[in-house]
Amino acid sequence: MSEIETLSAQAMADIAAAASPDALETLRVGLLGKQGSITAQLKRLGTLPAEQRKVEGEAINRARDAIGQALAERKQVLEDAALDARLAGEAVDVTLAGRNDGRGGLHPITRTLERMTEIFARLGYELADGPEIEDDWHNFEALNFPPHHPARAMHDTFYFGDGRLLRTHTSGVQVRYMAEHAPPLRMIAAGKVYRSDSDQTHSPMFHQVEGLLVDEHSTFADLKGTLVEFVRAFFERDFEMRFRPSYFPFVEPGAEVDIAWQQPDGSTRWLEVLGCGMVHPNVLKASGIDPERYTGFAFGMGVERLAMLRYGVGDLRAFFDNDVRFLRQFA
Ligand code: 2U9
Repeated sequence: MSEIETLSAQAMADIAAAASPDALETLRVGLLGKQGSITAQLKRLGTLPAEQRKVEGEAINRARDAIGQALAERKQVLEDAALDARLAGEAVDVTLAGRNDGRGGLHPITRTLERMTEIFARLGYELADGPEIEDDWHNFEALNFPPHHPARAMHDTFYFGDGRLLRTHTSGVQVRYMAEHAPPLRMIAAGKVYRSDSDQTHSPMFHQVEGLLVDEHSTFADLKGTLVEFVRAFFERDFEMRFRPSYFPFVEPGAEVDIAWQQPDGSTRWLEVLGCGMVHPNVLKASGIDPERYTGFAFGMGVERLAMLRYGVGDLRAFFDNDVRFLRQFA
């Protein structure tokens, strides 16, 4: 075998065995670089007689081309392998279950509030909104609380000291609604209310849903039918219900509504769930509605109270502690 053939065969074997692009580059420099063995062969040609130079020159050029091609092919193989290895290392199995699905849920009070407004929406009541910071007129005066009347003391009001206050009920929303809509009207107000009161069943902030209907011939019987239907839809059960006379300045007559609640021991107990009544003529008059022509009924209920009954929660404060172990049960 000629020197160039030996050199070439060794080079091919080394290239095939090269395990990395770096090793391959070292080989390339050793063969085809300025000081490379193939380059040395080419340099040697100048010292040869013309005939021999032609023959050996062709052989060296063939060897150089073959080595160059082998280097390029091996380089491609090594690069492909490196890419495959990297992709295999980075592979993500998108079918695996997530480590933490972290799904949130609506707060039980939000869910209860939405449930209540949906039931009234089915009965044709439009949802209306209003400010939580109110003035004396919308929270008291227009609702037949005369100035210095003892009924104001029933609401432990947070005052700002400049005439403004935190609404103690959502009723100001109804007052505004009547100023903007002529009867017949049917609406509900829902949202946060504030009273300076705190224990196992009272929170300084709680939520109310209040409803109002004004029409020419609305009666207490319509009110009863509406509330019986609401209670049935809300609890998905039929209850014996009683309407017990009660006083609220904005209604006359006024009533509180109890349902016959089945106790775990089998006995029944009357539980108050809401208040209601026929809108007081003074309240209609204050909003520019003629009480000789129109009558109306109204009702109000505490969202936390209904949520406690529906979900069997014993302490109102659980809704405000935001302990995720409690909240998760509603997700
Ligand atoms: C207007 C006219 C009448 C709303 C009413 C009640 C009776 C009532 C309480 C239930 C539990 C408040 O959340 S609670 O503490 N509410 O008993 N609310 S009638 O009557 C209105 C409201 C607005 C213009």
